[in-house]
Amino acid sequence: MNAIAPAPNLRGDYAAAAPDYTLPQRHAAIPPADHATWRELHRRQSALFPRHAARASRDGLALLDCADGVPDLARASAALGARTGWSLVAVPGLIPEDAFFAHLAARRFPVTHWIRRPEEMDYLEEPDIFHDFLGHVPLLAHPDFADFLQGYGAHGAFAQRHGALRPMARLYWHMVEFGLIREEGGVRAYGAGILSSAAETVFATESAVPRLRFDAARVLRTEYRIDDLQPLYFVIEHYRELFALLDGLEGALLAARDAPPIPVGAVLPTDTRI
Ligand code: HBI
Ligand code: FE
Repeated sequence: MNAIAPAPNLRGDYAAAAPDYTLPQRHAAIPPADHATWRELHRRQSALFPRHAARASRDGLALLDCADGVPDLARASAALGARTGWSLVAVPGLIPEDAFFAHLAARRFPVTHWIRRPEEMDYLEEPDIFHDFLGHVPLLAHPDFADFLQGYGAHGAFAQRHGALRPMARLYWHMVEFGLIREEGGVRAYGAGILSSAAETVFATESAVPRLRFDAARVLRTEYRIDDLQPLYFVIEHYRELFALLDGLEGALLAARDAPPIPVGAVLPTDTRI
């Protein structure tokens, strides 16, 4: 049991969770109103996918077939497992880094079990099941991204031991939450923070906001803000670029830990705009 939440003011029931912070989803007990909230959120976001979402996100969403209501994590795990070996576990919300990294390293993605209230359709501070599932889970069906995220989790203990959690969190933020990819038709979104927000899905892909060529060392030093649209985005060409950075990640984490941070939104002379 975890009597103490990782941070105050989180709404999940942390006392009901196991030591690894998982709890039963109890899908059959989800109230009809929550299913209605899901259907509305899914309807609005999936309408933006054909034009703005990366092909891997669109393919993954099709595989998950989840328009009808809050997804059953066991059913989604079966579909995902057959593709890439990932499974989903229910958690009360944000969990401590060590538990989060351990799940990723075991190819388990923690999904918050509750959904936002109707007055929070456009924005809430904590991740809910809509963000975690519709934003993150589709990409787990892509083999290269799936392998990257496991490897990322496997480096968590190193980052923690060496005081490099900031660069580790920046990598997750810029590339897992707010990453873009260049495809035939233009720049598309695959990041979960983008794809779970209608406003940011359009803003990140169509506005004049700086979109910069991905550079791992640069990303590891780049500060971010959590309370507004991002002031810049990084663009990959292929998910293999993320997998490839795992090779030198330990050295890169230490270098980024010891280098001055790059301020939020700064564009440098060495950056390449896409
Ligand atoms: N817990 N459920 C959940 N989801 C996250 O995205 C998450 C987390 N705990 C820690 C965490 N993210 C961050 O520290 C990342 O930077 C790794
Ligand atoms: Fe997220």
